[in-house]
Amino acid sequence: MTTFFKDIPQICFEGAQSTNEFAFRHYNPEEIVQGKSMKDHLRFAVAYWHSFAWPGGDPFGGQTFDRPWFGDSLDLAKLKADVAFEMFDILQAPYFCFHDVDIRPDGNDFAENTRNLEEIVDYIGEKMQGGSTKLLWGTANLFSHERFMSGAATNPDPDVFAFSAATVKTCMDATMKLGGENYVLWGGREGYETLLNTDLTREADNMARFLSMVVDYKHKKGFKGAILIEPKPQEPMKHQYDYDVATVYGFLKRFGLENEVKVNIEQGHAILAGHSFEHEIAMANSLGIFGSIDMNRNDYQSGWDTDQFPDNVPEMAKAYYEILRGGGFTSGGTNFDAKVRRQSIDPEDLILAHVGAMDTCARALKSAAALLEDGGLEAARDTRYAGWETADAKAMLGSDLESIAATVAAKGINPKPRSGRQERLENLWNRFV
Ligand code: XLS
Ligand code: NI
Ligand code: NI
Repeated sequence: MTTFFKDIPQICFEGAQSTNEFAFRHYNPEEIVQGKSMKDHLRFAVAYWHSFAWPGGDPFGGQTFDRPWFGDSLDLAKLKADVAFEMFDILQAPYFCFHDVDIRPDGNDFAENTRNLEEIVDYIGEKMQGGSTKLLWGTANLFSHERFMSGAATNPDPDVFAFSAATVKTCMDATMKLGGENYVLWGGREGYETLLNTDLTREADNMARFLSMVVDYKHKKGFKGAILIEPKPQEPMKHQYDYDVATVYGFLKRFGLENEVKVNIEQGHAILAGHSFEHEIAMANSLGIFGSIDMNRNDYQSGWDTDQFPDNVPEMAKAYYEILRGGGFTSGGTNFDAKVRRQSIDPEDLILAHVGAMDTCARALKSAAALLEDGGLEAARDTRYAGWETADAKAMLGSDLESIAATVAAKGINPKPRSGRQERLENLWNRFV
């Protein structure tokens, strides 16, 4: 045991009336909601990078966190893992997620990176054996190091493509070794700063080849998890290729990968793309590529990816409503890709941030489930589209413009406007959140 979290007890469910800060009020892991435990519905994951690797800097100032594991050595990486797993235990976190660079010290070359990664993966593997926290997904950080400044798969330099492909192979190996349930690709530097130096066609082709190689390797190794792309419209690049769910789907379809790759949708990225979170989830469900979520919000005034813990139950409820409507998570889950603010320097802050986030999501899930059980919203939607269930309407879809024109003239079809009932539905929604 380290002393980092000192006397913080394991967080347990105490119910909504509890005044204990270190307790869940709404997240009751074993409580059954719509035939499944909350734990199995929500599948919470802690993001290793924000809680254990991020030093608390911003564009105007550096490190604010004083963590005993900061530094670049295998011993410190192991101490970091010790503390991380202590936090997972305190929170009873079902899952965690990591990038290679979060868990291993940086090496001087690919070989040293790989050795470091393998040693830490073995160390983490042992820790996982003794606990109940599993790996939701692993990923490669192909954006922080200067070698990736002009992209990874889309880099003009084939050597960077090679280094990136080799790194992804090692990260997929690490993910498989730790029993990961998904593998994520967020193309942090896959995009451009200026079109003046960018060959769009070549970059898309290379990005698709890279992704195909990832898919081939998955199959070769018999990995059963999902390959997920995480869309984001801008930041760090001025323009990111994986702009949003619909753009990613277009890309997958263009290169024949739409049945192989799904999406990991982040709340904050959805907002940056000018969408709502629930829109992105509904779109992914509609296209058959919904995979997982990163449940971290942005500040609505700042216009960048502030990665804050969720605090808005009505908003999250809309997201979980769409997730439940789509049948819930399969291999995916709710990853808190979120960091405490740089003034939140105490170990307690890390714990309480997650406790609040898990409670917020639990409330949102319960609201969404109650609304779905009520059925009012779905019934109203069915009624709105009921005309399309008639034989005439179905036949029309199989006909052509000339026949339709003849029918409209013969029957004197003259449609009358009908209310969309938005406010009634909003009132119904508000009874449940
Ligand atoms: C950055 C992304 C990143 C991915 C994993 O904005 O959200 O954290 O989730 O690389
Ligand atoms: Ni993000
Ligand atoms: Ni993310």
